Amino acid sequence: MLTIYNDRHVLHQGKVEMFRGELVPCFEVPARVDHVKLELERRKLGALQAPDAFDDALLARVHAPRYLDFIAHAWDEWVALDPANATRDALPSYWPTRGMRTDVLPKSFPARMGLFSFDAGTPLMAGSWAASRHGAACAWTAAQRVIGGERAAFALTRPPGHHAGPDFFGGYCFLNNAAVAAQALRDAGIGRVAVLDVDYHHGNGTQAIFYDRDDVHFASLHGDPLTDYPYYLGHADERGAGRGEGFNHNLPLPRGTGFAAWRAALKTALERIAAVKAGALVVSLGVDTFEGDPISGFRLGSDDYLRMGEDLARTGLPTVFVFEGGYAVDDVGVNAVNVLEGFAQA
Ligand code: 6XA
Ligand code: ZN
Repeated sequence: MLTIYNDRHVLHQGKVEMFRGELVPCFEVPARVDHVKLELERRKLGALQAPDAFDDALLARVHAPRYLDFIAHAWDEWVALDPANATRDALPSYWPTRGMRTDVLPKSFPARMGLFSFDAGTPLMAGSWAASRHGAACAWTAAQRVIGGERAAFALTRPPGHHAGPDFFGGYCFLNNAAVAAQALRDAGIGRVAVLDVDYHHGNGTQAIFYDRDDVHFASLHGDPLTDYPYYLGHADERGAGRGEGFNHNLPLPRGTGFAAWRAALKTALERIAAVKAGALVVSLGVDTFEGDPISGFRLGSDDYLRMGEDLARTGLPTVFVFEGGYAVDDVGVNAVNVLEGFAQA
């Protein structure tokens, strides 16, 4: 499968994240993408390409200007606070809660860090912006290839994107790559685009970006937010708002879910995608549904990802795959590439 590869992903390399009350080494490591790349090369599954020239104005199609302005310069501000910060990742530690103001932009950098985020698990460092921006360019380019007639293309990038909302980062994500791809497909004239999120975690950022729109249908299979991150979004009764009513489809599943039940939920999601007459598909491809994933709770086996790819191919839709989560580093290459191979062979 044609793969648009972010060779700048290594510029984003977090040291620590807040996890269960401790600063622990990051789960979201460069080796994840390296393993996927090696597996694609080992199976000779298509050429790797660099992204096309990318205009940052395209980011403002899905993100708020004041957020983009903040995130593009956040590292410089962090170091300006204290030159010793140059050796430390930036993490937020204050957030506005209910009843507090988010319309006034604080001068304080730590205060803005909290205003534009929702967790302390997403370290920002010198290369985070460059890596994220190049990743968004990969997703956009993958969409351009599909617009140009490819049946499918894969954006191989990190940091991931599906937790990044219109004006917030979190869940290891800064820019919403899947949303950039979906918007690009819309901008090319496809009447309605479906985003299907198969990552273990609910794609709260993607949902937030498209919640009141009927031209992008969002569907997500994920660990139930009653027990799983991102906790505060992803319930089945979130169906969209205004014109978007009926174009948001959440399928939360209990911890311990295996492939048979997962696949039944996929069938339900795909039937709805067919019913809304989507003309193209963007798949947020996280493989943290794997039984060996260290931070997730489903029980998919490696072969199940081949079946997943076959099921996705049967939609018949032009498809952009965007890499998201998956932290069983030694297995992430086989699992992700199994989806692509299952798709390509179906
Ligand atoms: C909390 C867990 C973040 C999950 C990130 C992820 N630190 N999202 O894999 O898909
Ligand atoms: Zn995930």
